[in-house]
Amino acid sequence: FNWETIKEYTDIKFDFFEGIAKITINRPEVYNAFRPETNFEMLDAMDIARERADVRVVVFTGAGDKAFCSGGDQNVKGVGGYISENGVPRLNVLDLHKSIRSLPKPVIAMVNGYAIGGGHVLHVVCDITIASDNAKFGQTGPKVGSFDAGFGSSYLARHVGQKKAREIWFLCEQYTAKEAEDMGMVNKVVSLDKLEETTVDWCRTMMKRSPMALRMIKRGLNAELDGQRGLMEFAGDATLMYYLMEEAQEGKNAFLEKRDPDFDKYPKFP
Ligand code: 2NE
Repeated sequence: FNWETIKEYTDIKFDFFEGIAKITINRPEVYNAFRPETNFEMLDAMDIARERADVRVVVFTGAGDKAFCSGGDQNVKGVGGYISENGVPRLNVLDLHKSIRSLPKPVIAMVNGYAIGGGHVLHVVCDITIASDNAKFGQTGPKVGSFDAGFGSSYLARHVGQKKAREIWFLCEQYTAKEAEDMGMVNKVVSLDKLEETTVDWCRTMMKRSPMALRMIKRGLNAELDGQRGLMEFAGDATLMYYLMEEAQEGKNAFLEKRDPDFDKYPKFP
């Protein structure tokens, strides 16, 4: 595939091909563990993906054939969080999770190796996971002094059920791609050499579907778990659709023309 660079970064690669924006964590020497700067870069890329109308789907992956992402970089873990270059401790990967949930476009995890710790949470938060058969999945938090009781637990439980989610977190074992698929947290497993091709195929199929329909389905599925914030995003898109209707234009036009609005002329549906 002829990927073109969208923007140059230090810790990630950000490429575009036929409507697909691909974010690759590019720190293979630490199995694509993230530091605060990695998350700042991914957040910036997500903003670009949101704004660019020609981006229809976002794919996350890791550089090399060993790891998708091994979670927070233990070399920079300090007191209060992962220490950024200015000395401030952070857990800014949570901002990335929010941005993935919020993006009104499908987000695919293309898991090419270990998805461990915060790397496991990253695939959990994505809308779809396609994995290579060498991929390994698991949480390590309670082994290494961390946990994610947010999407990394609650959304995981929606995928695999409460008992399995507790097993994954309480035992910190690793699971094969096939086991992860059987549990319901992976959509498809393919050989590593077919991973990108399969992911692009899935993206192409999604890009043939109605973007607004996919957007509303994502909002609805999120809202079920995300409480008031999920409802707010669902409602925001309902407002967007209302603004596309003549009825909403009539309200604004009447105000600007200093007259009463005439809403009677619009259809009333049962
Ligand atoms: C991923 C795993 C299982 C791979 O094991 P193995 O034996 O195949 O490789 P190895 O030798 O452990 O790792 C290869 C190189 O990558 C570094 C290692 O230190 C090693 O470097 P060298 O010794 O060759 O120099 N590496 C791997 N993961 C790293 C990491 N996360 N930070 C820094 N360096 C890392 C095995 O490597 C593993 O278990 N890794 C640690 C996974 C982990 O515990 N991640 C953090 C969990 S907490 C978290 O991510 C988190 C959260 O729980 C909540 C919110 C936000 C984040």
